[in-house]
Amino acid sequence: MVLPYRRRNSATTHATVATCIESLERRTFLSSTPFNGVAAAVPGTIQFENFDQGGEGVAYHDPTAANEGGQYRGQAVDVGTASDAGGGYFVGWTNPSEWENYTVNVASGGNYAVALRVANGGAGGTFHLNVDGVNATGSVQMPQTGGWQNWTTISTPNIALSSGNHVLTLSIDSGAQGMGNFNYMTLTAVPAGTNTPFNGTPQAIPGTLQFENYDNGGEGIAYHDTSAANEGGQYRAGGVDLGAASDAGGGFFVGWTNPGEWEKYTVNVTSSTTFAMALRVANGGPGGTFHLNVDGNNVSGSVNMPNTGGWQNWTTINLPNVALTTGTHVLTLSIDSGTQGMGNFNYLAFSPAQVTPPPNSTPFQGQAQGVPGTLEFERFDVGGEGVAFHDTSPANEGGQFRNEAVDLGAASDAGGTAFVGWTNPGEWYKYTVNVASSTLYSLAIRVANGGSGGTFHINVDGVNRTGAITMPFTGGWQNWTTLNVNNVPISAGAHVLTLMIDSGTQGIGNFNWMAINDNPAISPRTQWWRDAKYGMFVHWGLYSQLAGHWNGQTTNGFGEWIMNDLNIPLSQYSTVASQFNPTQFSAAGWVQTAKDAGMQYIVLTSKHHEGFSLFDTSVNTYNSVDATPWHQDAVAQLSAATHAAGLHFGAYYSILNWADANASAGGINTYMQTMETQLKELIVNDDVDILWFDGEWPDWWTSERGRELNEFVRNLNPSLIINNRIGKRLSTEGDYDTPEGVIPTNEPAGRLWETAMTLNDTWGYKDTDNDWKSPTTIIDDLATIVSRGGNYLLNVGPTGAGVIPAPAVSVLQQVGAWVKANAAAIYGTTTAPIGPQSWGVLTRKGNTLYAIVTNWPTNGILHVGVKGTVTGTSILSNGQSLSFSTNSTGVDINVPASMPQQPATVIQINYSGGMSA
Ligand code: FHN
Repeated sequence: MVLPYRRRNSATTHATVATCIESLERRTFLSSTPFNGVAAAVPGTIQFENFDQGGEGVAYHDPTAANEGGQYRGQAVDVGTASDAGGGYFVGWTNPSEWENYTVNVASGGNYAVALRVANGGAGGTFHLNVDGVNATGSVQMPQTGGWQNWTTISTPNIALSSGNHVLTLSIDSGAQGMGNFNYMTLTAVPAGTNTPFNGTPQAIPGTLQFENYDNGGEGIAYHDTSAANEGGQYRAGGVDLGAASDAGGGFFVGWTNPGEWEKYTVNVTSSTTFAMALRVANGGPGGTFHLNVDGNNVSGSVNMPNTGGWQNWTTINLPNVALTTGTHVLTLSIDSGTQGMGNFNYLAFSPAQVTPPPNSTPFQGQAQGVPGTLEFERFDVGGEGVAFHDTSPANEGGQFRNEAVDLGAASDAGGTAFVGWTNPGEWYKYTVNVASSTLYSLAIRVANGGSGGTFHINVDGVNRTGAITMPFTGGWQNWTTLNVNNVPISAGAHVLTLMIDSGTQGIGNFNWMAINDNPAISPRTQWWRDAKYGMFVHWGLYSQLAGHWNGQTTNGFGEWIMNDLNIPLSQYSTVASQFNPTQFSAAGWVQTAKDAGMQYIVLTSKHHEGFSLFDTSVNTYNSVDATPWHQDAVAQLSAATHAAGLHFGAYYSILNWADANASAGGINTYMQTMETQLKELIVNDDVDILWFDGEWPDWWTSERGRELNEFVRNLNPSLIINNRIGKRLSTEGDYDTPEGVIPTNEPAGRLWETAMTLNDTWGYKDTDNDWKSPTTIIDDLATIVSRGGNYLLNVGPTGAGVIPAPAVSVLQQVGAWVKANAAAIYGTTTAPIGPQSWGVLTRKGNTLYAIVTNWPTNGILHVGVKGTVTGTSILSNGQSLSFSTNSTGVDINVPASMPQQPATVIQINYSGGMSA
């Protein structure tokens, strides 16, 4: 190296002294030495003005002899005063071929991120850093910062440094005279295995990510390239093969791409949204496939590299939109398959997607599936490939049920219908559901699998709510079994459930249906019913007109069974309709009777076993609107009046039907249609809150039929409260059990139940039946039922004229008076810590206990065996406070000598801090 420098330095005195010392050193080592004799510490910050000692050609090269900035040092390197934060100096007036050495001492070996503080008011240029004379960064672009003192931080690719002393050299490669000012550089240890943004700044999104700007961090960290060298030799050191792109806008491309290679890009999303991704590629070979990950999640799926007719024949591929959230993410380009050099990647442009929000899928047949209820997998949403489903094969391989790409086969499972099959990883199917209430749901998924299976999961509104579920081998593609997943949180309202096939072989399994059930005992959906406790049952129909008599005969059975019990042919029985003209019927009057009785809901026989409907039905004319001189819809009127009074309304509906021949083993499929039509009329036209099924005992009626009917009605209104006679009266069917005429003592724990009782000995009106229960009996039964956690449905049988028999009204009014005076002990209560006592029963509401005393203590002391801190006792109906004393067995309450209120007096006992048996 010619040393023109020396001659240049002899000009200045100060400079002369320093130069002499330095030239002395150089002459000896011909290598530069640390400024101030101390190697700059790494990690740390190196001030560019602190270039090594040793002078021109040894410690630096600066073609201009003078220090054009005249600052700080007496060497030729041009040093100016920096007006950057922290002040200090900068190396400026930098020209191509200039360089400065910096001796550093590296504390520990590893990768170091390099951040440079630069300013540039001109056209800029390129530079690089050497480590011990070897280019460690590749060419780095000097940005235009808008001024010679407009400081910004840029970073170079990470450099690898071993511990000990090294010489870093800043080398100016190209650009105009004065391509930029250099203030300082900071070297920060990069924890092993961390990729950091090229140039120190994550790629902004929306924006265009240049593939050549892959992250710093090196092989295995920021990229994997099968060839160590940068085969294109462009732009950067490092192993990624970069070529110069002759595409519009020039720049560079990642090329020579081989399967298994990948590059990482740290990006910064300025605001969450969906982005369209336009990828710029060129390929002169057979291509291959690749995909993009964001934070490790595959966001593009497998993408084919098209043959564009040449390695610089650039084309744009539009990838699927991707939803990205605000903040920093790492995007990875991964080459999956193809020959050596499967294509060149120039850039990836992210722009807010003009998302015409993907046409949301819509419910099949316009009917969201009800939850709780049963979702049939073949009833996936409408909207087609990519919107309502994704199926890897364009045809419906099973050819059943629908003309969409989803593969549907005929299920030989109970209930038949179709199943989704031929299910492959990556496939998904959407189902719009209408959820009754926010609670935890249990999923019962009906599947069959004759192969090696796989895994799948269920999303709710795109969020995985089940985790991976393994498809078991069931022994055959039609060997159906049920998988259970519990405690899936779903909130009330409309949602989209998605069945996602995750892994496994081709055809991981078949999917028939999925029952989605809440726990009626705790679900918000049943809260009103559980609080109501006491309702009016109304048996009314043509039998009411007969009042128990037919052609001089009087039935001994229930009034409503007269057709059956007296073997009245339908042809004759149906003529009663022409006499049915309840001119004294008043819906509001009935409702008032119920309210006065303290009843909170009304259940009317919309159609009893006789098959005559008390509503305007389209399935036949054997109804109160078409077949009677009255021509009125009793269900509609009573439902409206009940709701108007703030009570809930239910429709009793008999499956048994003596007037329809299809209500039989032979006609069941037709009869199912008939029932579904009528139930839809009741749900849609009459806004029923409860469906009270009955007559489920014929053999031709099965639990499977009940499951289908449940699915049908819940799709219409998932909030319905349905009794267990929708199936075969099992404790696993419907929302609650229906003991009849008895008060059970052995209901399964956590199972809702309701006792239905006659007020006399018949459900339907019989003018001969005056065996009315007493108010005392009713109050006793009500207290007993509520104390055991049940509901009480007490029946009235109005006459053919539409009048509730006066004795019934009288009993109800007397009961109602008692209930009104003791309402707190009935509505909204739960069971108490102890069972029935010699003196009566108990109910509870939080920290309050209600002792419903029917057998008054003769010793003036009522002992209640519930322990806890009692804060007060009183007579509920009149508020009279009572003295008490507590002891280890409970509380002794001093009560008046005689029972204040007949037939039962409620003692309210207030506890604080809980109570126990
Ligand atoms: O047969 C019916 C009867 O007529 C009445 O309707 C009762 C009410 O629960 N249920 C059936 C008997 O279990």
